Amino acid sequence: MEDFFPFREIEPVWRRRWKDLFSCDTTRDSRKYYCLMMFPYPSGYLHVGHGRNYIIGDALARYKMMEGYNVLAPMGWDAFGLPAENAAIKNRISPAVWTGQNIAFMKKQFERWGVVYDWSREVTSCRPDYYRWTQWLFLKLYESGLAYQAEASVNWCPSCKTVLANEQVVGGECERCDSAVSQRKLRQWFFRITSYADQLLDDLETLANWPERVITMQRNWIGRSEGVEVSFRLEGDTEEALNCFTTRMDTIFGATFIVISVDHPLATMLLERGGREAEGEKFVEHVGRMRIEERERAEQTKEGFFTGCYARNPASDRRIPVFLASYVLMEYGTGVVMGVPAHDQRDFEFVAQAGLEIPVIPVILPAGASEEIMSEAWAGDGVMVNSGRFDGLPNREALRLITDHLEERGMARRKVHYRLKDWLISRQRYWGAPIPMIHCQACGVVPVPEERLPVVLPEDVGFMPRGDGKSPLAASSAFVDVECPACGGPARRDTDTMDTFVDSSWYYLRYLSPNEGRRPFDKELVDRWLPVDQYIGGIEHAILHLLYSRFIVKFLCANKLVSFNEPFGNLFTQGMITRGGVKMSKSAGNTVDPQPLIDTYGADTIRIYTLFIGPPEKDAEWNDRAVEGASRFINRVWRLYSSNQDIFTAGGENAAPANPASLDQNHRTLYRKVQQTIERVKRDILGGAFHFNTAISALMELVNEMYLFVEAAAGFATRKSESTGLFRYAYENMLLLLAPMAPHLCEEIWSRSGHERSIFSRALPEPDRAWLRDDRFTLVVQVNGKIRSRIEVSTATTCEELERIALKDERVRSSIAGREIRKVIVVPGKILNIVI
Ligand code: ANZ
Ligand code: ZN
Repeated sequence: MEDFFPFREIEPVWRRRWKDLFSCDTTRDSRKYYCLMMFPYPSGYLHVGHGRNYIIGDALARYKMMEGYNVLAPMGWDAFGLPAENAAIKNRISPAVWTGQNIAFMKKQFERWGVVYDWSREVTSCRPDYYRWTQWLFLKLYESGLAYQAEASVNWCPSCKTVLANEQVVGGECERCDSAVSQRKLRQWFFRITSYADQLLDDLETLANWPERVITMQRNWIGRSEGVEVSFRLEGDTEEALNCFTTRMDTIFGATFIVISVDHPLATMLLERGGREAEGEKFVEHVGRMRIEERERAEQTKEGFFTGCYARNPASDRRIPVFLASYVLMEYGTGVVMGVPAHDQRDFEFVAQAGLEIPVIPVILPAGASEEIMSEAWAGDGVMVNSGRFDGLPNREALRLITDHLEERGMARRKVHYRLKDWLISRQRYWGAPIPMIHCQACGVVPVPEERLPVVLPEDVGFMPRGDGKSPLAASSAFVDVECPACGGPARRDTDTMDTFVDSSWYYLRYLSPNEGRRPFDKELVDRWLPVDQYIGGIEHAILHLLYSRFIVKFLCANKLVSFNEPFGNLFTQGMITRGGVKMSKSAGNTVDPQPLIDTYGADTIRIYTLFIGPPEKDAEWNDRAVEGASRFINRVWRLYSSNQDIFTAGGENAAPANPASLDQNHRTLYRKVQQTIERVKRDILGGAFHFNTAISALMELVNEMYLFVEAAAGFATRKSESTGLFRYAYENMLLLLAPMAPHLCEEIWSRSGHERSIFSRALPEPDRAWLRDDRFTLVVQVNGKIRSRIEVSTATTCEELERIALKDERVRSSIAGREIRKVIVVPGKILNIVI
């Protein structure tokens, strides 16, 4: 008899044998289940926090297999991106080599966790056989008018002379040299995701099985806003007007100034005309140095600068000053805002901070209020005042009428704006998919013909920043200088590469036919297998990755390249693993390496601990020492088998007792516990919530019950076949339920007890429904409506018996204290109330 599960010998054996466990025949005509884990960036090493995601996914795939589904569980690598390039600069190793080494190492890590995938479908986004089709996608978008070039700002480090990604800007400074980062304009490629804004928003309604908070984040990101563009004529001999976007036309009589963005095309002209260009330019520069996020943040001081110009409020006809301000963004609305200090808190603070002589005119009074000095803006509803003939109306009605009124005069126009911007996909970086476009003097921009893809990344370039803001690709003349595909004349390749979010926007389609050489994916297969049945990943991808993937699928669908309209049917976002209360990450320096733990306790223990750590959608704190609890459970399961081995080797299948009702109390209790555990484990995990933690608790209870059973049967001393039969039945059902979570242990015991085929080829058990209800319940005993006692009783107890039991109870007797009982009321299965 072995006391401890000999995982060191056993786990590697199963890992080898499971190589083909998830090999999926996608053409097989059976119930499909596409179980997709977000593919990782091959940074080189996975810590136990990453493990949570993959262990959840692996366990789920195994359960689904045992439910009889044809499971597709592929894995790949989001392999382009900045870290490989930084490593290249630092260690003088090619990004391709570095990435390849990391992939090899991480694959081993998956294996050591007992996490199995269908590796025959491995997809690696940095390989030409994959990015060829990323480039194809670019061309399709271009053909449809959805890829275009425009000027846009990038972060620029003046001392490194290079473009910086957002994550390389820390507190407004270059991560590498701490110089202040500024903004610079470059001509860049965009995808017109905004033309799908309404669809992306409306179809959120169809995603019933997505977490509510992800839906909300997407909705806010798209930020559909119905309002009005209203024009304020500029004063002086000019026809020009400032066009404001507002959602609050009801407040227009209170608009006492205008603020425009420093990036607005009219900003310079206004400063000139106001005679304030010298000082104004300094202000514009100052705001240019602030990062966009900084400017958006509400608590930031609202800095402004008077242009010297005035405009006219079209409703009140008041003459109002025009300012430049940091808080108005060119990227939203029209980049011009009418300032209503009485009703917009930002405007209120702007006026207060600048100490400006700008009147604060309330135009909406909350019900019952009288006009008085305001200490803050009133953003709520009320009755109109100071608004000419609209006075006295409810503000919402006034909003409509004022809009109609100004619209008729051609000074306003109803308009929908979105917070969502087009997707900037150009990167001035080496390690990405080259943009398949050519610039010709004569023909302009010419796409690379589809049959000449892939445009392969050149290898004869350095990775150091070039100092001119161009991508390192510009250094390779063999790459850059080409013939124009249209006229044959000399031309130059585009040297930018694509945002890695383009790579990850379609990888889940490639898994269906990863080796396809002539097309990006097999339409028939993706139509059969998509939408993904379960997508699992981190909340950090709640917005961009999911939105971009949805956009690409909608685009493919609109062009009849696929027949489904959303990529992911169900989404599960697991909580983070923290240590010291901080998200586990390399940069926080609080990672835990799974390997020493696996060496000490075995992979099953680490899996059980990870799944038991808490509700999987919530963050959870890692605790190395608590891993021992999981280890004890694994060994308890093992000992229950190893000390009763002969029961399992006696031959014969685990059969359910023919007539459980005829068994004695002890046997009935165990039989019932088995049914309840089957029901609980399946509901907790497969009911949609993935509550592995409570399922494990249920299995722990069942194991405890089985120890009690063995004890009561005196270690099966008499070897009554009734007891040994029921024990084996209970144990093997427990094993089936536990197997996806602790696969090595369960597969080993399963095989040792005479089963030839893998435990994962077996169906999960079904509960005997008649036995799900507890045969005991807690009777609450009240005296005159006050709870006096709680008593455990059998469900079979009659009302008269219940009364007798209750009246014998010490606490009940003392609270009756000999007084006369007038009535006893019984609510069956719940309460007994004694009226005295
Ligand atoms: C006047 C007003 C009065 C406004 C009031 C609000 C409250 P949502 O709902 O998010 O679309 N705004 C418009 N463009 C802006 C820009 N580029 N930068 C900063 N703020 C901008 O917000 C629309 C409101 O945000 C608009 O309505 C405008 O201020 C401001 F009591 O106009 B409002
Ligand atoms: Zn040409």
